[in-house]
Amino acid sequence: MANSAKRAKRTGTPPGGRTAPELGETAAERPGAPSITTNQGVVIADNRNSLTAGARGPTLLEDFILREKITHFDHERIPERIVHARGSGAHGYFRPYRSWAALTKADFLQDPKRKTPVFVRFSTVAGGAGSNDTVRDVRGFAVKFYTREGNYDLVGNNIPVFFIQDAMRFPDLIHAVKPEPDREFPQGASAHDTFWDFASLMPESLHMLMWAMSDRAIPRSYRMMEGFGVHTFRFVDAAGTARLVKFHWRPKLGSFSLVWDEAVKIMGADPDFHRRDLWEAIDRGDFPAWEFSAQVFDEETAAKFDFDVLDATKLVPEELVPLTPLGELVLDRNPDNFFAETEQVAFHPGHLVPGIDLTNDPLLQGRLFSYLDTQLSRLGSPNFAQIPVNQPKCPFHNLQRGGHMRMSVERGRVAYEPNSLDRTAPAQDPDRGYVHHPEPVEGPKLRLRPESFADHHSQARLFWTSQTDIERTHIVAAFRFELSKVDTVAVRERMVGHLFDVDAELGGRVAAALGMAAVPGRSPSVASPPPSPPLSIVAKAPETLATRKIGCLVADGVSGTVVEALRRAAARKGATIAIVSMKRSGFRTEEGEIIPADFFVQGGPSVLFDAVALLGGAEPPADFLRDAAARNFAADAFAHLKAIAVDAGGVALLARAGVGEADFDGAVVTLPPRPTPATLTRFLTAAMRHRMWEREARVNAPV
Ligand code: HDE
Repeated sequence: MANSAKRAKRTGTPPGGRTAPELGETAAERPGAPSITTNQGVVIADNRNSLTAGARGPTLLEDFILREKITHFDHERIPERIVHARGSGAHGYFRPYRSWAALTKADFLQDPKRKTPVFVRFSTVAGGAGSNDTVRDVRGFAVKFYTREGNYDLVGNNIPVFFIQDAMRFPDLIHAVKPEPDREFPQGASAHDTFWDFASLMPESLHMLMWAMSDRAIPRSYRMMEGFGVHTFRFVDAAGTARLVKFHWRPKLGSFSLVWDEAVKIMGADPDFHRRDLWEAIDRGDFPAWEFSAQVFDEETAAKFDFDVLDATKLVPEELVPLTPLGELVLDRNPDNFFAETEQVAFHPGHLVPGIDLTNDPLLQGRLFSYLDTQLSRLGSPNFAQIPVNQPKCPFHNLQRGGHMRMSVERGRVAYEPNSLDRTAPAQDPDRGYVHHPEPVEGPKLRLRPESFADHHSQARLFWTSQTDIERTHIVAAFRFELSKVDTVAVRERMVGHLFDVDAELGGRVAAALGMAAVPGRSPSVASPPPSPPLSIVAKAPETLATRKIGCLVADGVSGTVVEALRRAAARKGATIAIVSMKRSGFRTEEGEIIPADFFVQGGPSVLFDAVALLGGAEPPADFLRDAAARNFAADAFAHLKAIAVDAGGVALLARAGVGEADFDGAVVTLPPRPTPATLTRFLTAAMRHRMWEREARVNAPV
């Protein structure tokens, strides 16, 4: 048979038919692969051509295969989350360090030998599902524990406080930060008039704004950020004793952030930077881990604080209540399917298990309504709990029936309780069931903010005074950037006025940075609490290269031995190197070998790496020194305060990028043609510091 006739037979087109030669095999040619079928299980012979009357004729309505395929495609999308639309998830487990029976009866906190499966979703808040990962924003940190007593969701953020105190204000807050409704921009950005207009009219947001303008809002990686339950919850033990509790997640890798200019450039270089980072780390077996801790205290202790623990704009300083490390969370498996798992997972602060209870925090109380409600429009049915990622992994049965897309098939006549007809039907269980903490409640019905929620400045100031100079400068620079995007002068001024109320130095520096002629001369009347060092991430940053990436920009003619030595030395510190070359295929070593590249220079700018090596060889080729992408690679690495290893060609490239040898500091390490272990160690030790903060004052104008 001629080739075209063979193909025609395979695909169902007439010999000499209209299809171009097709690639791809049939099921018969792929042993073990299943035949493709319709949703009804009918095997499809031709998945490429619709059914037509004649080779060039109209498509037939009777083509049930085409119609099924296209109809399903037309309905592939579901509404994205109103907030936290962009996210990434992973599976893993939680294991307590020991039994915490003295604090809570929660089953998953009883036995250090037992792992509880979890699904975790990290997210940004403001942007749509297709927005950038490295925007300045709060990050969601939502954990679903599939415990033996039902699902427990801890739906937190990477910042321990929130913008508002009462759920009533949430729709306004979100409408203010989302793209402005007449123009639908900016996407995933708080730097615009409506957000700052709202914020400047809401002094209760000041504490959270301090965090949001800090480097916490531009994390280096989801794997390197803290998480918080935000609200005050309750632990209840088997005797019924309740204690107040604040939850914390601390990353085992330490907390690290990007620098702002880098975050901005990553948005172009790799909009999926955080998603890819999480996926790749889990894929290569670098399982991210966090320590789960709690601040546990009683009502009497809480009554002595000079803030209200029901106010979600306040944190409990660790100096008042230290952290008790409870156990560890490890993420060790990527989802099999993003939509089925990460998109369809439904978190809810009201998914509680015995031993964990709520408080009257008015923000939390509003959330208890919202999360169930939102799933009805997002997932389309009250049966969302039957989607595999949402299903408990313990037995569950009740008398709820029907609804769109019901998956379970309940048997029998009885779907009510009490009943006398079916002794096997589910029945209530006062011995094992969830019992709410019997908190006494009384009072008149009113819409009134408690007096104890009134101080909006002390903890904003606590955050400011607890930061290192480096972090304070970044906060000022962030306010400058954000407010510089606000066109309405009165909004800028109102906001800067509030910053004066937080701290005169902060207000003065932001006013000066914005070039405000008349600065509101207010001075803060708030007390100055003693600094709380754990609030700074620079102060507590560990020196490590674990799981980090070093980008090696390499020209043709560089010695392969040098690259290999660097690779081995980096691996000993737990880091990997990526080869960035002038050609995607790789570079030709001095020894004549081709070493494959991971990136073409334009696709692998230095913003994607934690440290870099610039290797041009003894006589760097002209295109290496001329290329704008190569020069930007070098200039950005220096400006973003990274450790840089250079050979002679690297020194020449830095010079072309405007960084002369006089600018070199301890973190620019010159490698001799045959680098000794000591020189490589010097470079890697500098890289372990994450950023060369001393360099910052030399590359950025003061703020
Ligand atoms: Fe949320 N929030 N939120 N939120 N939130 C949602 O629920 C809401 C708040 C948080 O990865 C929505 O399923 C209200 C605080 C995370 O799927 C929605 C209020 C904190 C996620 C909703 C808050 C959060 C959400 C959107 C004020 C930190 C993503 C889709 C009363 C403690 C979960 C959805 C995921 C998602 C409402 C405030 C964290 C609309 C009304 C405070 C991490 O129900």
